[in-house]
Amino acid sequence: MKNNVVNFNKNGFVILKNVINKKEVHSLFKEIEIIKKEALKTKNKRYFHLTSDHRINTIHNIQKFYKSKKLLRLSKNQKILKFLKSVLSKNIFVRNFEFFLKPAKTGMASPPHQDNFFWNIADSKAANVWIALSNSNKKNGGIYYLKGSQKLGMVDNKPSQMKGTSQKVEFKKIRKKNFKKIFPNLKMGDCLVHHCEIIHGSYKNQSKSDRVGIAISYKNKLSKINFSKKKEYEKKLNKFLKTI
Ligand SMILES: O=C(O)CCC(=O)C(=O)O
Repeated sequence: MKNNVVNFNKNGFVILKNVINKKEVHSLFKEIEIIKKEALKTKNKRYFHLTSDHRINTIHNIQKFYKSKKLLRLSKNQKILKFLKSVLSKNIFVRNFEFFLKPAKTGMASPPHQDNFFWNIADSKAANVWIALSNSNKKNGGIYYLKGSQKLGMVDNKPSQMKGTSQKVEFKKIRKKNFKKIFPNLKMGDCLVHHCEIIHGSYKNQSKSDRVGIAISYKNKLSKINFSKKKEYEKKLNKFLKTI
């Protein structure tokens, strides 16, 4: 635990092993099927994006259109909460649920980005937890991190024109800084916890199996939202959504 806290503060991310078991994974896959149908019913581009072969690539802001008891239970996982309390605050708030379903062969990439560009948490006391329901690694386009890049704070972001992650960081500007790119190797049931300002992304899933994860984002309950920045981002998002 102590090592994980040190590594999170230094590198911006950690892997927590075996946070859920096979039975829970199986039950969450069933929940995903229900939520996929609910997302499609909304017909709202804010909530889901499709691959070129019309499979669901990502689902966003799930709590806004479906109240899932299973996701709520997952967000209270003791191993995850204990860790978050040691790196964020004793007072933790669940802010969002998302699915990254990245289908075999056509799962889309997420360009390098900082989550806090979308979340706008004023004191940056927030983290994303990506729970693996399948293995996730370099071979199936798994998440990569620029190790330690959260220490830069927020950098310039620009429109990415990519579904699911509408903004990306200006890679040219940060390349000089020589951050090491790390591809964590996750087994089903493990999770990643990353700082809301670490630069990260993922590649296309060109493998034969789906790469599936549930992302739950948390913040310090007392942290304020920067509403003027949020408004700016919303404007950019709406402009992009009109083009797809
Ligand atoms: O799983 C992916 O492809 C990207 C996930 C991601 O960017 C995130 O959870 O913040």
